[in-house]
Amino acid sequence: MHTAEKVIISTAVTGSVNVPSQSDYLPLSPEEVVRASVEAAAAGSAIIHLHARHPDGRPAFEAGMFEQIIPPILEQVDVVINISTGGSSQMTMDERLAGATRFSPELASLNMGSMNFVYSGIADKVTNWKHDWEEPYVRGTYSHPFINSFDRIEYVLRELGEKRGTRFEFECYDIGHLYSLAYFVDKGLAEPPFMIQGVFGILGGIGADHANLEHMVRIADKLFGDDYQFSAFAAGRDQMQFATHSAWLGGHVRVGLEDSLWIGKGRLAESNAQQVEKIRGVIEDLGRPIATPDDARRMLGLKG
Ligand code: KMH
Ligand code: ZN
Repeated sequence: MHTAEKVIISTAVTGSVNVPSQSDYLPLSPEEVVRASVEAAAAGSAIIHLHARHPDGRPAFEAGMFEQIIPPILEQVDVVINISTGGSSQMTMDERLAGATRFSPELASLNMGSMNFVYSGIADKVTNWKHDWEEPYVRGTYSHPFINSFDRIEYVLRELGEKRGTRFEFECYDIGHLYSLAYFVDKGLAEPPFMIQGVFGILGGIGADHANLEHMVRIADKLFGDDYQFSAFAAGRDQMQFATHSAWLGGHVRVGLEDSLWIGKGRLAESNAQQVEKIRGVIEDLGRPIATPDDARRMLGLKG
């Protein structure tokens, strides 16, 4: 991996895995997601990774929900919109693609393998659920594997990449996912510069051990040489350490309440922007400049 000239901060503002009972600060309604995104961008995040939720927090897939989110963000700030195609493990593929096919964003997530997908310990730790849907939903993640078969990956590459010019945040939850990406590169369906997002600490994927991050970079170097941009995050308490490790190695970072609800030990983050400000300070202390949205577009070959 060559050291990126500037560090791209991505912010995953809400996701679909954390639930309202865990934190009052998790953005839920479209208005809250818009506010969180605008604040994160103003704090220095070049990319906003988006999921939608209904106002009570249930994961939403309807394109109409994204219509309440994306235009209001772009009216207020210049930022790269990255729409999730992971959605939630309990959505169909058509549901997972509804927002991205409607908006043809500059960037979309693409999950590079099928797996069990659990944020460890959530169901055991929360005892007073705010909404009836939450506990069965969280339990459901134990019994719904997150299916990203090769035909699904290829479908997303063709529907969004070939037809719409969207490029991808390739989410790699294990070393094997790098080899799956290499397969699609060989097929001519993915072109450099790739944004590889190393994901650590999901129960079902590779653990949040720093040796795993180093190994992922080593294998990505072998497979892709200088053709990729590396970013990483860890779920939960290891979020800031892994972002720091990635930036220190020359890569990019992802933060946000989708990945961790915390700002420090025992302290809930009060906003996404708070996490952006924290990692921004670390990156600047490492002596590395922060990428603007246009820097990110150039480094990742986005359509703009
Ligand atoms: N929640 C993250 C661990 C997606 O949206 O495509 C994974 C994610 C998946 O961001
Ligand atoms: Zn996501």
